Amino acid sequence: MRLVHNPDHRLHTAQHEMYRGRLVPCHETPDRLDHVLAAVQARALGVLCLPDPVSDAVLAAIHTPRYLDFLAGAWDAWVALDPANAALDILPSVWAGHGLRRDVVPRNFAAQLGLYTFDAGSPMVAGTWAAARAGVACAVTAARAVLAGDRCAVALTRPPGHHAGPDFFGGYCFLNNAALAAQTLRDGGAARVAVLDVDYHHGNGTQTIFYGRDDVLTVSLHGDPMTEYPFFLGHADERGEGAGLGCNLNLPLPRGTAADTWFDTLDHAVQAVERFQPDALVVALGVDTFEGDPISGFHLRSADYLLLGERLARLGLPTVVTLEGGYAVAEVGCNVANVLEGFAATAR
Ligand code: OKP
Ligand code: ZN
Repeated sequence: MRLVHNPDHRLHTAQHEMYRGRLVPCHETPDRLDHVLAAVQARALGVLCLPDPVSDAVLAAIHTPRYLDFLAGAWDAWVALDPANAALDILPSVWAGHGLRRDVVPRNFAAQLGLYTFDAGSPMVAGTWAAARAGVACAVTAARAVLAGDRCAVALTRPPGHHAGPDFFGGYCFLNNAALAAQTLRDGGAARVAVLDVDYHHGNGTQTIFYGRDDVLTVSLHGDPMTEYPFFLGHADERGEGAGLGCNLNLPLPRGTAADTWFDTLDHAVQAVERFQPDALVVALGVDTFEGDPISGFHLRSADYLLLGERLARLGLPTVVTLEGGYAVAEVGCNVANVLEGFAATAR
């Protein structure tokens, strides 16, 4: 199993996210990935490798030009607002919601921030763009390995991606790694691709990207948006639109859901993937479904992740895995390694 890891992830190291009126320490930290890399190496789960370079044209298949320009220039524009900003994370304080215009891009950078994000919990720093781009390279490299015949390839990266949409960031995500892996599979000859998102939070970015398409099925199993982030998308009645009608499936579950119900629901998700008859699978793997996760509300235990890996492998599909959430830092490595170990044991 090829394990493509992001050599530049540490460039994205922020200080604070806004939460209920306060700046609190970031949950999405570099040590998360350090633990994952240590665990997969300790268990010899595969070949750790670096990503191949990818051109910016790859990004443009999923993200808009104006959004990519914004991300590329964000740090310089932030510091140009005030030289003292160099010591601060980039966070927004105004948003383009509620009937406000999104078609005109203001020249003011603080306004641009509010045009391109939906929360105040996703700080950017000087190295965010480089880290996120290197993460995309991991996802695309993994997808190319699968196109070349690998049964499974994994993008071990951060920041995560599944909340990032065509022209927005949020939920710690800037570029949608899973969507870019799916698009790479499509462009490389897979006629139909399924994206299965098992992170605790609804993958609103991925859903939005593919909502009108019938060549990519999006399925997400997540905390009910009535009470859980990202709140404003992820309900069961969102089925896709136009040509994509029927190609999006949301399976929201109440906060507090334990492993038995979660795995029953996973069976429904897996059956939907099978009905779609895809040529390849992308798994957006968050392990924030873990009972000890500090910001989530499901109760999976570490051993359950072995079963998850087995269940994913039994689909029998060429599979790309991208790393999404998981914030119980000390257990993230074990839980991710368990998924991959379960997969490898079943796929062989
Ligand atoms: C990203 B991914 C916690 C507030 C939660 C955002 C959660 C983003 C999760 N104080 N804010 O899906 O794991
Ligand atoms: Zn999550």
